[in-house]
Amino acid sequence: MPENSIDHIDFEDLNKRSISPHIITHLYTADPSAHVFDGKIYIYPSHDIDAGDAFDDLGSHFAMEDYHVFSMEDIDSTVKDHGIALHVDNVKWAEKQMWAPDANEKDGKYYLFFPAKDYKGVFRIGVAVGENPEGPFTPMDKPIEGSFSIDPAVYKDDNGEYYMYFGGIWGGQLQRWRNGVFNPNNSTSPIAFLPNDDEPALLPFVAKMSDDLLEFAEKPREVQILDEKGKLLLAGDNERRFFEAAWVHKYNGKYYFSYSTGDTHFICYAIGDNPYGPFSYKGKILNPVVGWTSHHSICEFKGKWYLFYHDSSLSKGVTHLRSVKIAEIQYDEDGLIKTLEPYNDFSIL
Ligand code: FUB
Repeated sequence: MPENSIDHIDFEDLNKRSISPHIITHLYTADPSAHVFDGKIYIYPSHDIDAGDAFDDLGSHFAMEDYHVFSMEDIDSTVKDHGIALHVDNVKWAEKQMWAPDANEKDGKYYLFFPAKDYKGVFRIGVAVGENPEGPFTPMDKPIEGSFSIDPAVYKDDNGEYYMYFGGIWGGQLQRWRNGVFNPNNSTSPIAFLPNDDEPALLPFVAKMSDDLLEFAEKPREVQILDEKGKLLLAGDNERRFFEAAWVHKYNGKYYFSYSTGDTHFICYAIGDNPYGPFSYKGKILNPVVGWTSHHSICEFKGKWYLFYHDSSLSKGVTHLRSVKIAEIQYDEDGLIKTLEPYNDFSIL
């Protein structure tokens, strides 16, 4: 996971060119999952810290320990920090690395979904329950049965069914589950166990949630992402294939599956007709930001659509110290999303 070259960047100038300001500056925050609850925007991000762990290709430097929840009365109002909503010390099964979370509401209760490494070093996905959108959340004693990898995103469909999308390659360990069981080989290469470039890329997973949102209601299935010929994207198609950061939203009756391409730093999307897919690749939503990771959510508020994302410009390019931003997205008459360039007159490509 080489860091993007940042030596040439004048960060004061870059921040002036950014299409959106940092909305949270007293903490480092990343991977923002945004939802509207009770007419307010709630943001569930990762809380980035510098725990001193060395940078490596498996993301050991992303050593987050807790989650804060943030809310906004309006899209341009100040952001309220509601404080610690869940800490790893209170999660019996989790040892470390509280990575990108999501949340959702059902019947007046709020559910925080989060990945973390268990005491065997395996990423699992847990659930914590609260009475309010801002938490605090009480975690279940065990992770979701049959869960693995990272970056849960829980989408509520119009018929009241909830689906969890998840998965991430490299540090997210998806490639270690190719046979349905965890491959404990101690290789530290991020590309060990991945398909060859001319083979189909690894796919994210989706599972319908149980009525109480605490378990999967079915065995997770792969989410197919197809090219213009209806073929699965290939592992060597690094600018389009899935890496991590799954998100689903619905626009004009179609399901939009968006995700990060990781090592090529794009946020891309594909469109399908039902929550399970298949999804046909359509294009890029966000070009690369400063920092290695790119991770987002998409949320409608007062009739406009917004991309919640992050970059590392507040920390002057430190990969694991990121900050959340918001930008409006636009659809054309065919429902295609216009690609956002994160900085005016400046590209890190
Ligand atoms: O924040 C830690 C990890 O970095 C997330 O889980 C990934 O999506 C990437 O943003």
